[in-house]
Amino acid sequence: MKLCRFQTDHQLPCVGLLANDAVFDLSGEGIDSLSALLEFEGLLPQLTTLAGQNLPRLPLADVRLLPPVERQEVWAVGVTYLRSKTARMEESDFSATAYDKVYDAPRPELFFKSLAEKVAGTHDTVGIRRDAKWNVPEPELALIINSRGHITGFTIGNDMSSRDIESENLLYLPQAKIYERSCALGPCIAVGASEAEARQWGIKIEILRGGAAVFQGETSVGKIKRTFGELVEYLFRSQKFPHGAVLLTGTGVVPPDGFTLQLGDKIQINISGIGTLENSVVEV
Ligand code: DO4
Ligand code: MG
Repeated sequence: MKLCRFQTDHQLPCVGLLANDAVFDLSGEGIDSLSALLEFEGLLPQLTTLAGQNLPRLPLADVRLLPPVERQEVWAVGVTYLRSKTARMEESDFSATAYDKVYDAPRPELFFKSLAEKVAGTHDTVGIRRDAKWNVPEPELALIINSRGHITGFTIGNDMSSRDIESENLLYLPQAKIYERSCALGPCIAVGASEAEARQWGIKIEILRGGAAVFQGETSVGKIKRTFGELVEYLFRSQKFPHGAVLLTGTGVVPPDGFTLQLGDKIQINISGIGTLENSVVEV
């Protein structure tokens, strides 16, 4: 079952069920808040019942999909894949020990990524910093977590990063990670998969320039070193999220060192159990 936020011309954001080429509007069922819906115990049976109603059907082509977040803080975890650890150790002598240590340490690297209102949705633009020379997308599975710390679904995240700023000095990490349009989420929230099922999913990324592929990569969610429960437990330690939270789980795909994103590039990230998140690149 896939949940989405969407908008039609001149309308307020709505919540819907996404199925192939259509969105089924849940507004008539009194559902106008995604985060309120995600607080339900037994969300999947609730959605299954709703899907059995005669919901208004809108062709996907007639709606704009919005990022599937409302007021949740968006956080990210880093260096959860061996590929991310080795790439980062190579990019910086200065920080190599830190990356090496955090990969094996009990405490994961957690960092704040975005306010919900700053998140880009599918078909929106994502940004590369004008003061950075080496910019990459990071295709990541994102956990949708309610206020009680329960994982209620999964979406696709792009943790856009400026690797030259990050590699210059680890203390510059917030500037490499948090800037205008640096976080994309979407196109929907997949509800109902267990962690074991999600670990079977593949993550693929393709970057197109002038219509031609300039980078392709793939990995598997199963290569994430830590359990989802462990990541959520650390995020919720000594901290409350009254509106819930989104947690990007780290990247396992790193383009070669000579590669940087350019203005106009198209980024497509596919996760097999969810769908495809598509964004084009602008300078910010
Ligand atoms: O410390 C660097 C960030 C790592 C990261 O974002 C990732 O591994 O995905
Ligand atoms: Mg990342």
